[in-house]
Amino acid sequence: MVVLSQAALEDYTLMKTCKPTGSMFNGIPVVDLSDPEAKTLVVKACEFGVFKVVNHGVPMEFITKLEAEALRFFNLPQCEKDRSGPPQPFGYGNKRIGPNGDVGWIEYILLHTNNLDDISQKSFFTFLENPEMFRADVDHYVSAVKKMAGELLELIADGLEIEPRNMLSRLLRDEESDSCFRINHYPPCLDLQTFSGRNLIGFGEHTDPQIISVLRSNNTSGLQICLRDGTWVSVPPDQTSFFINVGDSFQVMTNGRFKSVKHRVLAHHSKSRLSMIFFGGPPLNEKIAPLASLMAEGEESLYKEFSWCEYKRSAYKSRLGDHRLGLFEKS
Ligand code: GA4
Repeated sequence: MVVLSQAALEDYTLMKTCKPTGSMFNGIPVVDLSDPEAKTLVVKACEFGVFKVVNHGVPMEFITKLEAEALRFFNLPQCEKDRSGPPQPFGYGNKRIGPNGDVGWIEYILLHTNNLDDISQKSFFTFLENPEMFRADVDHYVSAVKKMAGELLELIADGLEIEPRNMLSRLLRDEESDSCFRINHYPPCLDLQTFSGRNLIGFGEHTDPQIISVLRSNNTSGLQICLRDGTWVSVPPDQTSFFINVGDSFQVMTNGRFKSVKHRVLAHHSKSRLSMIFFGGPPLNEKIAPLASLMAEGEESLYKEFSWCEYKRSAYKSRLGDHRLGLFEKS
């Protein structure tokens, strides 16, 4: 029997659980970036909403280096890490996700990628023993992943016959792009008995608000996606590949053709999970609306007009599991 400290018990009582659902799903589309057919495959994959990218060209050394740095930080005593938070919204966070009461069995580092000097992440960087090294490792990793995301968006533009082909990628490459980066650490949940056979939620169900999210995790399972019929299935981990999520903004830009799929992460009973996610967002003033060239004759937008800034503001007023696009759907 595992005896829990009072503190751990108190932590657990805040947490959400779910029914042990989620058989391993083998239907995640795979896009091989070296495949001559990639532009067609990637469009089909975006219609599904979640897919895996192989032959991505991101150097493994950037991944392992940053992962090791992050683990070194997460392995510090809790009281020390607490001194580097709380996130506002950037910086180090523990169990609390966002500003509106969501919690999960998780600790994380959330950073703005185009503004590493952002005041809200300052206390995190000043806390680090070697902030320059951490910054450099984040920078190498994020630059490589952003490059890959840009290539992916150009392939998508080719597949959709959007011109010029940098119409989408420029949104991420823009100096003002409002992208962020998150390193999530899900400690193992040693005491499954506490939950009467239910699973402990690491990161509750949600869709990503941005255009595209690029996730890499270690070899621990936990990520689940919600299929169209409402069933939750587990995504087999693959530490050598990247998983892509279409974000709400991309769903709108394609007038619902691409799908922003609900996903969540469950805690593992014995292994810790570490994931690193780049959320590619447009500049704040960018209008988010269906691309004219994708609209059939007479087709109307399913959404009211809004800017990324408006969508983001509304997202930060919502709870994690809310259907955020609902407010912007035309009735
Ligand atoms: C979900 C996707 C990204 O992790 C994130 C999250 C953000 C946060 O953790 O600060 C949000 C969440 C996410 C959507 C609704 C709001 C904002 C927490 C929350 C309750 C960084 C993002 O961009 O949106």
